[in-house]
Amino acid sequence: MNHFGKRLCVSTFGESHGAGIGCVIEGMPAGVPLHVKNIQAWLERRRPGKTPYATARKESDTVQVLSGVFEDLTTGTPIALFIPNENQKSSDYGAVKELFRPGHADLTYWKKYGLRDYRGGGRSSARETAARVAAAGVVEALLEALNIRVQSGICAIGEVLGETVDFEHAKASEIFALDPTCEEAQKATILAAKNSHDSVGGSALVRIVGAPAGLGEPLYDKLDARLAEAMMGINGVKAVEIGEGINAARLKGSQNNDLMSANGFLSNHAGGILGGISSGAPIELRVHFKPTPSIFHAQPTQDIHGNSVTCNLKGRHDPCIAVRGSVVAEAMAVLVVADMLLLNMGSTIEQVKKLYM
Ligand code: FMN
Repeated sequence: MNHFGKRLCVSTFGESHGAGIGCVIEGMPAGVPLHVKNIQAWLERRRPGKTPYATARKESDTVQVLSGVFEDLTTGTPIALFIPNENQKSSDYGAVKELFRPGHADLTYWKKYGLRDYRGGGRSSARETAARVAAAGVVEALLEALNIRVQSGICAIGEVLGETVDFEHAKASEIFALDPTCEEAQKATILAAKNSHDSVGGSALVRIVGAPAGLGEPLYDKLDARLAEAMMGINGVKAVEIGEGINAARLKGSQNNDLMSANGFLSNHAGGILGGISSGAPIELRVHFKPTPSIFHAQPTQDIHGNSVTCNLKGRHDPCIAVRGSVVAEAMAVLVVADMLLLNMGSTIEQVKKLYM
């Protein structure tokens, strides 16, 4: 479906080449500061057309706040945001009108709905992720009020794996690189793929600092499960790791357990989550993106009539979706944490009494 969240709910709408995209956010408490410039700053980080490392599609991504705000404060009513599409080149997609792009969602949308908006992938296009990012630009203020910070950056592009993590560096980097020492190699990897009309995969790191212990609703809304679901729901994400992640399966208990002292945890293999509940340690996840499916090689495929045909794409595409995808992953983390904060408010009688007595 097109909505997510239990207590803080976001619905998104719109297609790549329609009038625009947007979202409706429900459940934001009243009285939270809401400034268009903050939403715009989030959108600016995801915006295409700025660097050689992203698609050349030029969108100003100018957001309109349609409801839910009065004198720069949320009113507790639904907040609707709209971002008009400006730079659609639907003619680029004439060639794929009747064929299924390998690696994209064309075949499955066709099989499921019996028709599809082939222009830019329609609803399956990651243009929709701008709406999620805009939502995070609203919801972040709730986290800020509680001193919770969500950060992201790129930890790997193709085979070039970063080792150090510098979120301040990532902010200023054109590819949001977390490790300055391998940023140039990572950029070169993207350009090499692009120049050979190909694409490359990559991985993002998301860190949440300052989240209190107790977030997560066992058993079926565990924090790690909800984060993984949110990340897996991003276009092109193929794996998510929490804390030590896959490597935990290679370790012994004595290596993986986070020992504790009176001052707290001595390590963070758990990535800040135990039993589906935040422990108070930083929450860390790695989000792995596949290479962009739309590439400019002639590739064998099928058309809607069942014929074998060759796919020769035109158009503008991201050579590495992980780069802009890292901002989307950060946005989804903001939305999940906010939902969990609101859901956790009634977990003990003391909390309920604080509210009502
Ligand atoms: N896919 C493309 O073919 N071209 C693109 O330019 C493109 N840009 C993307 C940008 C972002 C920020 C993200 C998150 C994804 C992008 N994708 C792009 C990926 C597709 O949307 C995605 O692969 C497609 O919807 C199929 O879904 P799946 O890969 O999750 O199976």
